[in-house]
Amino acid sequence: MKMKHNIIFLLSGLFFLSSCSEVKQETSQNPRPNILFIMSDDHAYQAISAYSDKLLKTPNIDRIANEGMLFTNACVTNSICAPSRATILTGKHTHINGKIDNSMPFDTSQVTFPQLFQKAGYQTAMYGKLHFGNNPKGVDDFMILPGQGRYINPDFITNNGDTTITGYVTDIITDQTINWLDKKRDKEKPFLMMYLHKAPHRPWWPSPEKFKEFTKKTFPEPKSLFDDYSNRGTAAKTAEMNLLQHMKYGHDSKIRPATIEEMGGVEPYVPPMNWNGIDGFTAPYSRANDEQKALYDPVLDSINTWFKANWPTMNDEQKMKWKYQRYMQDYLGCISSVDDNVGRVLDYLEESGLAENTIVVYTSDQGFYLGEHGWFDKRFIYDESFKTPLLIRWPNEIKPGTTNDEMVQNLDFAQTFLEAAQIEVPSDMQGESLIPLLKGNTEQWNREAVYYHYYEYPSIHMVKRHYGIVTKEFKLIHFYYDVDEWELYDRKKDPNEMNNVINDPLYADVIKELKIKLAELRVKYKDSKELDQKHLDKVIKKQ
Ligand code: SGN
Ligand code: CA
Repeated sequence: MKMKHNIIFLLSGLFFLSSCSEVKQETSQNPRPNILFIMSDDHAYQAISAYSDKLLKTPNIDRIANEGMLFTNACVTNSICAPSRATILTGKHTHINGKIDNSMPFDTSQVTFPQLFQKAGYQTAMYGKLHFGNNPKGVDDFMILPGQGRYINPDFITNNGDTTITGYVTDIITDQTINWLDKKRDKEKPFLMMYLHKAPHRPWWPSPEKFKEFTKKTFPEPKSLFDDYSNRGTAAKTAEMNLLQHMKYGHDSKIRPATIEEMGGVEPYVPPMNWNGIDGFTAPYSRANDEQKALYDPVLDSINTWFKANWPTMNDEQKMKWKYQRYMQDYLGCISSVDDNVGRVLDYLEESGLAENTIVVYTSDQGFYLGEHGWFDKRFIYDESFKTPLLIRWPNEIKPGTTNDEMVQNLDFAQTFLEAAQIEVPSDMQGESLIPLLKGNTEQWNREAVYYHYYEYPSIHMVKRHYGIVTKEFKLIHFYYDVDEWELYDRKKDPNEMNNVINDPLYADVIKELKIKLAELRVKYKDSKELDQKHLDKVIKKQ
């Protein structure tokens, strides 16, 4: 009897071993997946119809979620451009990678994930907006916009020198990306392509066709457009990103300097904003050639004529509403081009047979306010700028049409891509791979809270320095430097974050517990009071 058992055991052991080696063999024969990382600049999730179709339809971006996974709680660690990019590339919080704000230099001796892909035999490329102050490392081919880049006839820095291309930036970045995929890459190798849009960054210049189309539309207003910031702290009250107060007539709403002059100036905001010696309207407009101007001009004429006739009798409420519509027309017009172009790339993947083994990611460097709290721009830990869109398609691995509500961060991207490509993850990266979530193994995911830290102050838009902890239920924030204020939001009861309950005795226990957890997160991610001070000292020295 004993003997029989042993034999059975031995046989099942052999079977187990052989099935293991089969799995191994299969894995090593599996071609490593390609990665197409698509990122836009300042694309609010509210402006993607897979999240909400109140504002516009984005059928092409939605395809990624329909055929893959939509993350409803994806967020950033520091809601601003270059810091977000540094976090994505290094897999580290900005207080560790040093790019705490847009102006701090990035230490290029750090390891970024494309370098690891390149070393592991991937073909790597980066096309579009990097906004880093230096050229990317670890990419075989690149074509990036200098700084913020331009919408019309943009200049590019490439590994073969500088160039200017006639046309609209979103179309051009896409043409070049498809050209690289089709003609330039080594087809024997898997690829990592970072396809990075400038749109819809301010100042919002849609293509002439979208400008014409979108200025005919009217958009629903958010409930908090006329927020008076009562029940909030000092930071919300002193931020300079209110549509009525801080959005510029020339630079943002496309009122020509000549119109403003004819009207003898307009308030709020006096005649044309000075921007590097050229007003904020003329700087982008003057890049257009005669043919392009002839397309923009009739639409600009009608905006300016209407403004001149109506503005003098408009009250503040009407001005706010008008500014909101002008903002949405241009911002969403820019996004509509992004969506069309994402469609072109997805079609190319299908037609070329690449779709099956390519992970497609769509995200933004952070979220954005579309009039919520009366604001534009980002920076705050409040939801519209803290959250970011995240849609991932990976055929055969992700079940189509799935939604995930875990708190994932841009901090997690590098580790996710490395694991997908079977490349070893450096031990000092601070995120977590999203692969278990993508494969539906949610029990392997146990993150309950995320850490956030914003630094760029004093600076444009004047959003105070703050850090905080966010769970699915609560958000605890500490604003510091020239204030020392805490805020607490009950995310379930008050999803629009209109009511700071930090002084409500009912939340005393929650606050106590969250403060402990926040301190633990600061230790976990190696942030500290000393580091806060060190970063502050650098700014004070610069001033
Ligand atoms: C520019 C914009 C700001 C924006 C910053 C940072 N002004 O200065 O509104 O907050 O960039 O944006 S504009 O003159 O370009 O209109 S970021 O995305 O690069 O962080
Ligand atoms: Ca941005």
